[in-house]
Amino acid sequence: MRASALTLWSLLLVSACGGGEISEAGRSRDPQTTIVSSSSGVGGSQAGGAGQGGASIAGSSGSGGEGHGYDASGGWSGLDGAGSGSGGNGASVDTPVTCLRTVQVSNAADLTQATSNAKPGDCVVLADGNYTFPVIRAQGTEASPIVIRAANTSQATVTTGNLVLQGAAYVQVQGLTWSGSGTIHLVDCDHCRFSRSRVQRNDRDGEEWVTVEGTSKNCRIDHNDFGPQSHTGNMVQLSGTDTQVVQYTRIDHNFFHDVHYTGGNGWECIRAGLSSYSFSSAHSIIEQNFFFHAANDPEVISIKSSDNVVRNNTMRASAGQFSLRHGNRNMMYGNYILGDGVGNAQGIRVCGSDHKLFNNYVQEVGSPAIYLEGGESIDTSGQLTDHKQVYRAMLLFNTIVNGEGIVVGGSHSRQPVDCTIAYNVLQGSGPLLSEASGTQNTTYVGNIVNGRTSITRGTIMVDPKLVKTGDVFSIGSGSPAIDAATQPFTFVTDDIEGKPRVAPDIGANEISSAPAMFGLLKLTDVGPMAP
Ligand SMILES: [Ca+2]
Ligand SMILES: [Ca+2]
Repeated sequence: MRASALTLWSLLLVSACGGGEISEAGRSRDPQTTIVSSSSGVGGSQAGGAGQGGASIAGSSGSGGEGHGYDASGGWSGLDGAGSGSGGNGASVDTPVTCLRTVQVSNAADLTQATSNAKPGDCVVLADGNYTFPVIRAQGTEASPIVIRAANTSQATVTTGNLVLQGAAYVQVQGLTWSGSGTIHLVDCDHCRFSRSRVQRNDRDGEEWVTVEGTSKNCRIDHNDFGPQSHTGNMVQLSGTDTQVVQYTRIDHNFFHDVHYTGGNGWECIRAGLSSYSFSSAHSIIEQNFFFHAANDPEVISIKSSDNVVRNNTMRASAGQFSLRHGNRNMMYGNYILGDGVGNAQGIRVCGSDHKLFNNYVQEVGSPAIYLEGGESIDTSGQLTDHKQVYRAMLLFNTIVNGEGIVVGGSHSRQPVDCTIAYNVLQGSGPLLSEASGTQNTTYVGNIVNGRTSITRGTIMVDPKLVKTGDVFSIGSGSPAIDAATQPFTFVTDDIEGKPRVAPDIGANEISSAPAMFGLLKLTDVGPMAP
């Protein structure tokens, strides 16, 4: 088992160093058919699943060359695609873009001319080679976007200069390999997209790698490979203008990896906002991204705005956390966080009001799996950079194994108020449920606790009879969790795999014959070469 896993990983490393376009057996790689629109449908196909060999995904892994071969003895069946069996990746259904006109370019001068003359429906195709980009102000339409793409994914390279889309609309840039120290900016954009690129940025000068800024709306950052990182600078930063954060951004199917934290702040893989945008509604969706070896500061995802959704992401082997640092009314559901034996692996941290966290799976982290942090002030007092007091957080249907559980309060003096902690499965050395002195009116309902706890009200002290499939545990037949969640929470309509909740089971999984729409992400599910 150990030997075969190591062999697979070695294959990944060798292929990644090769770097070229990989032809996947049975799947067309005709460039024309890989142009996809920015439709944001969620759910849908059952792409992914078991069976693709490790070598077929080399294009999405940029981590090999710097020697991060992971000792696979920890059980990496979920990574290499060989058999976690946890279902599809819920890939969105992208409809092909029809090119009304195709313009072939092979150098920077041609590219400048093609983009300045671009009309809706133009596809500007970059021959293999090196490019510098002009500022792009092109205007496509919803029906006829403008696509600027590498003829062969990853074979159009950028070693100098920035990529700036300024006031552009319906413009897609895809398929680049970015190795220079320049940065990428979507400024005042409408429906712009940066996609299927390998961003192996020379980050010695710091700065954010990709920024969505100004009045941008409906932009998408997807199917990219970000990493490695060795200096400060957030990989994806959502900014804004005045007091309004950018809105309706979708960040999906990216592979963030190999963050080598050395100190200080500003190393986030995704920072969605700033403290000054705390109360600004972003309506961003961060979904189906895979974070791997992302040692961070400690936020791997840092939400600093309101009304966002963080769902169906996977983080593994990362000394970092998903953090609702600033803002209110954020939702975090269907995420997998596995420590994989890495020291300082962390879970989820929460500040602010009215967040809903459900159907998350946290395994083997060295800090609280979910931490409702004490606050320094409330929304109408103190500084925007404060930790805002937690009000009315709802932690529901999460499964937490092999570590600490849910911690309510601590670190600062204003403890959480009116929170609900219901129908979670918690198993491990614990403490599995604990609460700081001064916490007010926490409601505990139907939590299955198998281990040490300092809270006993609203708990069912039984063995949930978890079984391990691939790398994760879920309830097995005969579990007391089955059909045991009797109090309705109407916004929890499905489970971590997208299976419908029928007579809801306690914890992240519903036992069901329905097909899995989501699961623990694998390398094959993300990055430039993913479906
Ligand atoms: Ca940080
Ligand atoms: Ca049920």
